[in-house]
Amino acid sequence: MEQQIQELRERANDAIKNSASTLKELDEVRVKFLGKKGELTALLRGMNQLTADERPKVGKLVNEARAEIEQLIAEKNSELKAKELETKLASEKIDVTLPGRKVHAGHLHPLTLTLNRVKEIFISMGYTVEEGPEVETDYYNFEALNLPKDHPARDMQDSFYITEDILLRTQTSPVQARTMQSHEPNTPIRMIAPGRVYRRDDYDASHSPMFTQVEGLVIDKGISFADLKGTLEDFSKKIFGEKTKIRLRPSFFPFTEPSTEIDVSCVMCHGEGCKVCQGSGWLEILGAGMVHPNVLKMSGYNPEEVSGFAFGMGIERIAMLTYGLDDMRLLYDNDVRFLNQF
Ligand code: 2U9
Repeated sequence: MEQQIQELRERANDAIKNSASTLKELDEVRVKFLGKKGELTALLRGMNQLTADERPKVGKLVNEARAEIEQLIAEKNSELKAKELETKLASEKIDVTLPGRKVHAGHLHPLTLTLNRVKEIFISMGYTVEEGPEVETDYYNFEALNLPKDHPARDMQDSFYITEDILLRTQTSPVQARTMQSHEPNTPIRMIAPGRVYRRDDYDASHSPMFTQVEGLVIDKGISFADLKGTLEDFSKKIFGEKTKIRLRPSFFPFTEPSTEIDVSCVMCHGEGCKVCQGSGWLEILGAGMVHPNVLKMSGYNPEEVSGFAFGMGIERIAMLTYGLDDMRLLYDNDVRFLNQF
């Protein structure tokens, strides 16, 4: 028995020192020797075969062996724990000298930036911003705007029809007609209608089948052509710079009478004449006019009581002029090398 205990002590010693290289293995050693079904417990059980005077002696040896093995396991346990911590720390080491990861912040599209500037200018003058559907009825897109049935703008060649009566709007004017009809007749209106419009057109450097418009409408008692001119001169100076001059030329639109085209002094050469203005010193940017009496009547307003002016502009053209772009397609291609420049 004494020999057995001694042999067990040696084997336990060897297992702890040499074969347990992880905490898990060490625990397996503990179970093997000290566990309920372990070798030392088995020895204790065998003690009932000993004589009464042998028992205390052997009992003492077993207890010493247990104490020794427990002590060795505890020592090895802290040694392995320290080693594991070391490995963990080494594997989690971070290189604080590495450059940081760059956060790529997005930004608004140049067309949206331009549209926002136009909106801000009119909002600062007390205008409301109204929106409406891009899929419109023939009535709102043409009829309510004094475009008679045989008007060339209604041609299948010029518009995208969905049915005979429904089409993609060719201008944002239907929003004005809808706004007038939603108001008490003859109540004042001061609004802009920004949004996408669709026309059958070739896609080249200066044409697109879809583009962005801002149209405006002001109706009140006593609104005159002077109000139209003053407002659009003020707008032109705010968007292109205080030195900007405007020039009015007679024109024709079915929904306004009289009608005018408004040119601004060239944003590049300030009137000297250059490539952008093709030597003329002027750029055509706005169409406008006094709202046609038929258009007022059609949406419930009385041309004897109130008058108004309206205007329209293409936002792509304004974006191209403010950012010096020579090809409109740049605004639609979504090439990040281009977009990153804004
Ligand atoms: C109502 C009454 C009148 C809107 C107007 C223009 C003149 C105009 C063009 C500019 C360049 C369109 O983007 S463009 O191709 N627009 O010249 N638009 S007056 O007149 C209205 C609209 C609605 C009820």
